[in-house]
Amino acid sequence: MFSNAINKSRIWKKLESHCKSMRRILMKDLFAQDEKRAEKFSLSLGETLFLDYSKNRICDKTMSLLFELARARHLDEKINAMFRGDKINVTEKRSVLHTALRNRDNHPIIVDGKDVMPEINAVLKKMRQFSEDVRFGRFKGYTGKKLVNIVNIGIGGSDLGPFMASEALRKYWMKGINCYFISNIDGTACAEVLSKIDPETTLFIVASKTFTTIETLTNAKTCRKWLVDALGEPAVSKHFVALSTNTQEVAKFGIDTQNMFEFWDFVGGRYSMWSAIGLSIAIAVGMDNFEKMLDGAYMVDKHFCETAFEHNIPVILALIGVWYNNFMGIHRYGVIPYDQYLQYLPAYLQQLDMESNGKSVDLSGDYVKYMTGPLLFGGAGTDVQHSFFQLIHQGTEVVPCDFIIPAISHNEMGAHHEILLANVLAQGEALMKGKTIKEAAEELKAAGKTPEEVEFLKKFKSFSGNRPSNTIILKKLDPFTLGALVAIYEHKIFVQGVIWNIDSFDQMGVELGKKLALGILPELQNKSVELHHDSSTNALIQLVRDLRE
Ligand code: G6Q
Repeated sequence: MFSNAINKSRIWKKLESHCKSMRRILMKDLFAQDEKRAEKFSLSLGETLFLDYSKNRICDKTMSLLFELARARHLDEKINAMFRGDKINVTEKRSVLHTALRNRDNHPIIVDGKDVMPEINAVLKKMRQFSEDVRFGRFKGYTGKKLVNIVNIGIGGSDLGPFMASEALRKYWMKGINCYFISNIDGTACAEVLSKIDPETTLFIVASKTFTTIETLTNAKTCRKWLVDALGEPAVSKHFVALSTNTQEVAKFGIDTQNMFEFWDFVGGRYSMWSAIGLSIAIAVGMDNFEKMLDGAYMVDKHFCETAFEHNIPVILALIGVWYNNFMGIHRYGVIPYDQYLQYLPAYLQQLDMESNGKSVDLSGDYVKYMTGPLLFGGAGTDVQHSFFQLIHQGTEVVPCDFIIPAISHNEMGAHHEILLANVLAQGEALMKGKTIKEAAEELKAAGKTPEEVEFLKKFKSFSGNRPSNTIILKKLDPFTLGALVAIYEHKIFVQGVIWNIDSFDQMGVELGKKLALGILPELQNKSVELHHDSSTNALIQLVRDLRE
């Protein structure tokens, strides 16, 4: 098969040899040679979003070879297969249809002989009805009070999406409504939220695709007991709803299935914020805004499907990532939103990217012989400029960064926003240009340093430059733009999965640790159980047993 021949293919070899020549080239020289570089290497999605990818270690030839690679990997066919509902998640034999959740023109999408759209539309309708009933006080708590504390209990894909999106859209929250998220099994997460809320005015949303996840079920049980202790068993139906694919387990847990919002196996956990899993977002910002988020994602879906690779934002971002990861030997990247509301985007994207593409077996079941998913980290600017940016500017690691910023401020503090904008633009420029030792020495001299000091300090004060970044400017951070931004990253990750010939939609790597934890649990609970682990794990279990005596 094609699979492990990827890195033996002609186009791969061409890229390897092209990379040898590109390694010596400085971006600042490329800018000097071509005054149209920025124009050439930038794209926009109407007024919603603008991408400048000119500060990358690429030239025309790099891009044309990368597009050739995408064609050689039959990317267009793979895109069609995903949108059509083919079972591209081969290890789990599932379709991958988060795009159906935002199929705003409602064309039929057939899975196993059945159009999935009527059920999707029915759940959207149910979400609208329920979210509005909660927001406007028509669905009340057991004692007749308005539900104003919305607590999402979920983890991983059933937490990170709604958490990130509702935080990003905080400005759109209905006055008086507060959202909380309980994910970690650490009892602190639960205790902290419960200490802030009143059972009479709280709605718990138990979000779990499988409804078997130990963290979520344990947290949900604790919250259920807390509610029943305060208001009695009959209150549960007025304070608990479930978001799940598993009706049986929802009923078993003691939530009326009338209060269940369904989604389906073709929606992966980390791709599920567009589904019923987004109920907390819909309650906080309103269903109209939730649907605007779907509209934004749909616009990107159309762009992704209908635009030539040469102008296709997710394709270009993906290929540049492949260029660094597989040819330049740079296996990491940073996502730096310059917007406090987007502070949780890096954590969300960490799951999206690293759980999707952190794989070492290809679609034919063979170990890959090339790098796959990179390491992703990030945080909100300008904060991170005062923390890990030292390494980004002067460290021995090169970390390509995606800088994301809205052009328009969220509030009246325009002066703050100008400083923010100036900073993000300065970072991209500084990383690209750097500062030579000669320039550093001249600056030191001009600052009145002695010749010895200049000699000693000049290297410390120099910057190698040639460090890549993408700049993504959003006109404004609103539900539509957020939907568009997230969909761009989803498709970027998909494209990379296609290039690497891996299944981006399973997550078997998270299973082993979970299983071992189930074995260790009784060993902690009962200290007479004999231990048969490695000597380190045995000693650690024994230490914890002793410390808790
Ligand atoms: C995401 C993963 C994973 C999942 C959680 C929660 O793609 O599958 O993060 O979302 O393990 O699972 P449940 O929703 O089934 O509780």
